[in-house]
Amino acid sequence: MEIDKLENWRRTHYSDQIDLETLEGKEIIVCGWIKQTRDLGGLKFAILRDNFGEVQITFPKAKLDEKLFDKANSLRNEMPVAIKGIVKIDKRSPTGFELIPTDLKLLNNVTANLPLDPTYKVKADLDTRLDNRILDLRSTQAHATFIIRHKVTTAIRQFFVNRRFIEINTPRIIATATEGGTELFPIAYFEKEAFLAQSPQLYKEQLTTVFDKVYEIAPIFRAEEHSTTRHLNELMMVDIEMAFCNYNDVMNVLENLIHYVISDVKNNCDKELNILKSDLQIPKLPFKRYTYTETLELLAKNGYELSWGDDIGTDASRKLGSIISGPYFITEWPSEGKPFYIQSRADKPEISESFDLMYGWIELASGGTRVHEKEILIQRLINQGLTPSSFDFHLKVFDWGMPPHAGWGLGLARLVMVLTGKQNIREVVVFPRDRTRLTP
Ligand code: AMO
Repeated sequence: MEIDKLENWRRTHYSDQIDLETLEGKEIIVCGWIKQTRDLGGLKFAILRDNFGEVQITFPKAKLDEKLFDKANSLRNEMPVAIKGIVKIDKRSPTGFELIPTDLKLLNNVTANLPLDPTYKVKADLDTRLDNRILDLRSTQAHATFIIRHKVTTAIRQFFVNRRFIEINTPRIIATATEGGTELFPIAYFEKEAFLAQSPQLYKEQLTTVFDKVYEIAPIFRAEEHSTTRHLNELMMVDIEMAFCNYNDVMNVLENLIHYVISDVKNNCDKELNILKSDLQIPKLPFKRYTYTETLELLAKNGYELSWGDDIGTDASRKLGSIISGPYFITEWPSEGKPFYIQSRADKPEISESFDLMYGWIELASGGTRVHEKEILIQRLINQGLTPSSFDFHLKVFDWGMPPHAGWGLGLARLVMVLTGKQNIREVVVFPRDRTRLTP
């Protein structure tokens, strides 16, 4: 097959911009990939897919130039093409119209046997889909998932901009751990020891002293060995930090954000939610808040015993998810087990001013009030077996006007998981990185 040059051909319309009232009988150019073809002898059909939908292309032998009709024989699934044609209303077409070509450019070849069928008519397991991710992403279902993910990040940014937060970008190459030393990826950084960032924690706290309210949406890296349906080794984290407030204030921000994002997706992603057969419900505000102690009591009432101080592990979380649906907070976790930067309650030091946001059984976010007094922070570092001098660059800022502050981190992929109803986090990350997957 001869490959055509694009030359001066440019798309005039995306598939969802073809307004039949103004365009019927007019010539337009559409560009995209062939989703499928059908040959009825004297009549050939092709479905062209672009980012916003599909166009049916109809080739009637009787009405077309012979060369053009024959050229349609070379169309293959997933071939990139540009088609010039006349818009014709036709109720039999799934979109209510068809394009009768006047010219066609075949812009590249496609291998005869694709490793994956993006129409999912031939089913593939998740590993095969991820191995051939670019083809997989062209499926209606995966595509819809990532349009929702795009909407989620856009809505998150809008929410923060509306509330006068400042967007920050903190380093991805760091010198010290914040979330526990075992989860760090070491990297070669000239003659120094360095790691990939596991959280913007220290930097976002410092930046409250300048910008008051900050947020960041950025990748973080965690060298967690386990392989689960909700953990990855590289993930996008949404982080905030706010000056002059405590954990209750940032929980309010978080529940309002989740409400805003879900409403936005519900109101603007009808098509995608339908494709994913999601019956997403807008949650009621405020979200339920259970203290850690109340959560243990709730679990005990339902036959799941934990001792005070125990972590609420996967099994217990699943139990909780069977009792409580949608989003809710678990607050005031035991201080022990919380990172050094989390503040304890003044009246009950064994309890921390912290919270997790849950959605069913899945933890979406965690946060709390921070320690803002230097001496207490140094003591916390020592108690956790960390070396305060490694944190000098951070601790010195506490002498320069560190306000009381609080914040949280939200796993973006986990949020998208619950919004799209996907059961595996790999489904909602374009190129996931897990214990065994480093390509594509
Ligand atoms: P934490 O470590 O709890 O808190 O992380 C916050 C949220 O990030 C998500 N998350 C993950 N998602 C997928 N794979 C992983 N390996 C993974 N690890 C974490 C979860 C989790 O709730 N600095 C604090 C936040 C803060 O206090 O501001 C922190 O990183 O949804």
